[in-house]
Amino acid sequence: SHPENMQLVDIEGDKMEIINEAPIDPEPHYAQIIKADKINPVKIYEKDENNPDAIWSEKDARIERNGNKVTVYGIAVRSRFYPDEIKVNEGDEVTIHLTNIDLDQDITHGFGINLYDVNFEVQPGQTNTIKFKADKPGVFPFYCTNFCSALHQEMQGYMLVKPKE
Ligand SMILES: [Cu+2]
Repeated sequence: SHPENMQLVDIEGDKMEIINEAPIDPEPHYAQIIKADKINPVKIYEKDENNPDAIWSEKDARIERNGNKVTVYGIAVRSRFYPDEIKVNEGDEVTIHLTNIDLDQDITHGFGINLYDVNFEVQPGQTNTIKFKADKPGVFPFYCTNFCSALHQEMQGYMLVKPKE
């Protein structure tokens, strides 16, 4: 008693019926059911050693200033950011390079600063970069925006933007 418009997917000879297809809030990807023995996910990701802005130890986490340009070399590792306090001056150009040093599966970290419209992901072993102008003075929490572990919600810090005189 299949409806006429029923869709079948062929997975190595097994026909499976699509019973629902919809994005899952709040993440913009689709869910599918598939037999577990058909998939072979990456268990341990490789470090992207080619990115010159990557750092692999919290000892190398740092903030460099050159005039009004501030560059953050940061690490995301469950369940912390290094550094977890970023002090800048209003008007600074801020560049954040963030390396996710977790290499095991499903440990994607995010980095969000709500009032700066900043939100990006970093996959295991990758480094991502964001640039913005610190044009609003104040104290701005940043936090991991991807569920990464039981302590995900503790993964946070603060950006302090000192007002101009
Ligand atoms: Cu995280």
